[in-house]
Amino acid sequence: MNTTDNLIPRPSHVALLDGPAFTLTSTARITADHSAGPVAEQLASLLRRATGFELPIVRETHPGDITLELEETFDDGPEAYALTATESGVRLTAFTAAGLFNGIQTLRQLLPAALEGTDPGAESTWVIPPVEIADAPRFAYRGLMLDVARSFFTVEQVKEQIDVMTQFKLNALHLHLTDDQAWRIEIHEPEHNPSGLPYADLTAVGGQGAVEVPTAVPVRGREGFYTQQDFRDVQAYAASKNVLIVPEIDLPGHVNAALAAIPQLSPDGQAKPMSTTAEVGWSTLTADLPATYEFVREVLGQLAAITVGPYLHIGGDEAKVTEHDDYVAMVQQFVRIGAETGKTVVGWNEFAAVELPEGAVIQYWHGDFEPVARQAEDHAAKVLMSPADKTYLDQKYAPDSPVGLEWVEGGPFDWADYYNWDPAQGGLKDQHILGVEGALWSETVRDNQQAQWLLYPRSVSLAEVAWSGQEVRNAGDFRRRLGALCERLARQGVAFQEAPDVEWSATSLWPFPEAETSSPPKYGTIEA
Ligand code: TNX
Repeated sequence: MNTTDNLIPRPSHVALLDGPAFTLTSTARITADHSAGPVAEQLASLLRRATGFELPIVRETHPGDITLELEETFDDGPEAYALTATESGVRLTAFTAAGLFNGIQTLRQLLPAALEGTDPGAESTWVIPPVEIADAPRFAYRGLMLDVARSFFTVEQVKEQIDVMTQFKLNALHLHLTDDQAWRIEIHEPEHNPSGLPYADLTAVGGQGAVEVPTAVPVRGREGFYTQQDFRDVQAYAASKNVLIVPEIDLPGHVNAALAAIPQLSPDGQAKPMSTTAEVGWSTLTADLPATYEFVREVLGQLAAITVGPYLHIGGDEAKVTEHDDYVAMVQQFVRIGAETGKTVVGWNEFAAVELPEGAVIQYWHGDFEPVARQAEDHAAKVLMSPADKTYLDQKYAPDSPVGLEWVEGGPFDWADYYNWDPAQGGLKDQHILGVEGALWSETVRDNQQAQWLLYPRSVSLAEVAWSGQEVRNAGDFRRRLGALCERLARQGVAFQEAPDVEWSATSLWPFPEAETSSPPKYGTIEA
C-alpha cells in the first residue's frame, strides 16, 4: 500500500501513473503566482517543519518544483482541485485559493506520515508516488459544531481544533455561543437603548457559567467569553484555512444565562439565577414582552455586523416550556430580524414550524422530517444534515466511554455508525442539501484533548460522507485508511478513540488521568 491508497476523504478520481516517483529534495522550490501566495506560504511552512528544507517560494518554474496555479478555466466548482505528481514535479491547480488549500491537504497525505509533527525521526526521503488526482466535494458545507456554552473553549483552543479539522477538508465551524448555562459573546451597550437593557452583563454575568457534572467535570476553568475582537480573530484565522465560522444565538429556549443577565427579559422583571445543571428545555423568552424583540434585534444586529460569513444561526431547538403559539410568534419575528441583518438564517429543525425566508437553512437533528422536506421543496430552504444518530459527536463510543452522553436512541455510536449513511434521504436530493455537520455538545468535555477524543475518528467519517461521492465510499476500505491515518494524528498530538475494530498504526494519547475517568451520571431528558 502506498500513500495514494490511504487518502481521506477519498478523492473522486485517483490514478497511479507509470514512471518514477517525485522526490522532494533540499533544492526544491515552490512556484506560485501572486494570488496563490498565501496558500503557498502555508504549504511551505508545513513542509519546512519536518524536512528542514529551505523551500523558497518563487515565480518561475524549474524542475523539481511544486507548482501551485489558479486557473480561470477550471470549472468543477469553487473547491475543486487537480494534482499531478511525476518525477519532474508536482502540479496543483484549482479555480480558487480554497481549491488549492484542499489540494494541499491531499498533497500532505501523499507524503510520508513523518511529515506531521516536528520530529521526522528516521525519515529522510520525501517521496510522492506518480499519480493523477481530480477531486471536488459532494457538499459545499462540511462542518463541525463546538458547544462553547456548556464548556468554554479559548480562542487558542478553537484555533487548535481548526488546525486538526481542516486536514480532512472540513470547512465550517458552528459555534454554539449561548445556552442556559452561559453566554459567550460580548454585546456592546448600544447608543440607542430605549429600555436600558444591561447588555454588558450578558458576558459579565452570563460568561461566568458552565455545566457542572459532579464526578468528572468541574465548572472551574470552563468559563469565559469572547470579546468581539476575539470573535473577529477566530474568523480571520479560520478564513486562512478555508473555514467559515457560523455563530449561533439559541432562541427562544436555552436562554437562562440571558435571563440571569437581563432582568427585563422576564415578565416579573427579576433576574434569574445562573444555572449549572445539564437539563435542557426549561427556559424561554416571553412572546408578549417588547424587550424580547428589542434584545434579539440588538444582539443579532451586532453579531451580524462582526460575522464575515453568510450565516446566522438562531437556534430554535427544544423550547419545551414555550407555548406553541408563542414559539411560532417569536421565531417568526426572529427569522425576520435575522434576515434583515442581511444574513442567511439557520435554525434547528423545530424552527421549520414557521414560514422561512427563501434560502434559509434548516439544520435537521431529529424528529419529523416532513416539514423539513416540505420547506426544502416549497421555499428553496436548504437542509444541513445533522441527524443525531449519524453525526452527534457528544455521544459515547461504548457504554464505558469515560466522557460523552448516551441519550440518542440506537447508541452508543462508533466510526462506522457515522460512516454508513447517505445524507440524501427522506426524499431529499443533493441539491436540497447544503451539507453535513457533526455537533459536539460539551456537557462532559473538559478540554481540547477530551473534545478530540470524541471528535476523532468519528469526524473523519463525517468528513468523507460530506466530501466523497457515495460511489467511491466503502466502509471496509475506509476502516483500512483510518488505521493508517492515525499515525499522522498521533504525530500531531491529536487524541483519538482507538476503535477496537480498526488496526491502528499508532496508539492514541490517552487523555484521561486515572482520577478523572469516572463516568458522569446519566442525564438528559430528550430522545432523538
Ligand atoms: C440536545 S441537539 C440539545 C443540546 C444538548 C444535547 C445533549 C440539540 C439541538 N439540542 O442542547 O446539549 O441535547 O444533551
